[in-house]
Amino acid sequence: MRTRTQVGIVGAGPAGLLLSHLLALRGIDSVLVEIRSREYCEARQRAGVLEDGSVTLLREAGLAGRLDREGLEHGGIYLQFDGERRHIDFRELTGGRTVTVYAQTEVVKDLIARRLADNGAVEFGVTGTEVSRLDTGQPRLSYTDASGTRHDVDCDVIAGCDGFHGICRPAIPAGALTTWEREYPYAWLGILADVPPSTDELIYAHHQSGFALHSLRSLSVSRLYLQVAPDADIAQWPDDRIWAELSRRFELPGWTLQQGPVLDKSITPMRSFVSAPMRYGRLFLAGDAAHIVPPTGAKGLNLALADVAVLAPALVALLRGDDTLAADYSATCLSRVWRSTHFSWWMTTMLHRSPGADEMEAQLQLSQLRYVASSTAAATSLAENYTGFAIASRPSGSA
Ligand code: RFL
Ligand code: PHB
Repeated sequence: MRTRTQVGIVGAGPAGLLLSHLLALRGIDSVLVEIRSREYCEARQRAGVLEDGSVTLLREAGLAGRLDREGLEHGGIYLQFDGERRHIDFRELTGGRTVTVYAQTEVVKDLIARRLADNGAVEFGVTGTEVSRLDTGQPRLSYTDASGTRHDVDCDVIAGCDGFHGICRPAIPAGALTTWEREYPYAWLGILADVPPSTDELIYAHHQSGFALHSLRSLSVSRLYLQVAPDADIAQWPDDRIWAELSRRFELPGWTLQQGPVLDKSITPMRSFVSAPMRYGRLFLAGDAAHIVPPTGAKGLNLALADVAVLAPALVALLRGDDTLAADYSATCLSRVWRSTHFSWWMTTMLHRSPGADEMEAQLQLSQLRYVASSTAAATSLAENYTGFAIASRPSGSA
């Protein structure tokens, strides 16, 4: 079946869904296709922390009803090392900036509900997604819908919001992209547990056995992560072993980690990846399709939202015949992407134990942690990066 739309969007993650909504607010129609089911997208356990700017963006887009009711505002984090837990006070260090704990599952549920309520074209469970004719003025998005009908959609523009393993980035001729990549020699084992958090703020713990993170999803559900080997087998991590290891890494006199039923368990590899430019002809990449950060800085979801906040107005102008903002899109986003890539790498390497690392590395990490916890300048740098910078800053360089 041959149809047409203004913007074809691949992927119903936070980037694709928010882009289709922001375009709809500006009167631009889109067709969004997603390989997974709606239920799968809504249940996929991932990020939990929204920057100040992400909350403002969702609020301004009319999407923050539940976020404002249920999101948990946090004014800092704890860094645990040397047998102590030190508070980094974001509000004090940044003149009042905070982050909000609101799970990616909830952001995605809110976005899907809104797109469907607004009669947006969102197709779940598609197969055989292809993008073609990218360097013409009329790129094509092709897919087979859940009932088996093949569609060829002629578009003015295609947005590749299909994550790191999607098909859009590989559709760009290899010579047109430069990529940078770093794999880390460890992974995160994450659990969702039906137990109230044992802490009032997130705890990032440096431990000789490896990193651990105590986060949360609500006042009754906790989210915890443990550094494990990159090839760790989840079958080797029964719940009691996970709790014992978490308790050891967070151990502090007079404090107990509350345990409860494990609702979800998974292992995530850690990678930094950037590809540039984020545009090829009439194809624009956004979110994890163009860049990946290790989760230690809580940046991936925020970068995905920031990309499409820049992309939406650029596409509106492009569709009116003005390419100026679209020409700036990649450089504008990459300036933020590289800042977050550096911050995530810095947090990751400061807090994790590399296999085979010697005592020198541990001492260097501890020295850095002591500096961050005791110097206002160093703590301010962490706080302003963690809470995030204003969205859509002008590019400071070109990439
Ligand atoms: P997504 O969410 O991966 O969505 C891409 C969508 O594209 C679909 N897709 C296709 N659809 C059609 N045809 C095809 N051929 C397709 N191929 C793929 C996929 O099914 C999917 O639905 O990318 P997006 O929208 O760019 O969003 C990025 C974020 O999901 C990601 O950066 C964050 O989850 C990263 N992240 C975190 N980010 C934060 O900002 N704060 C955090 O606290 C945080 N914690 C995390 C994280 C990621 C984690 N994992 C599991 C990687 C914690 C973890 C453990
Ligand atoms: C989470 O709550 O899932 C989370 C929080 C902070 C991070 C990463 C993940 O740095």
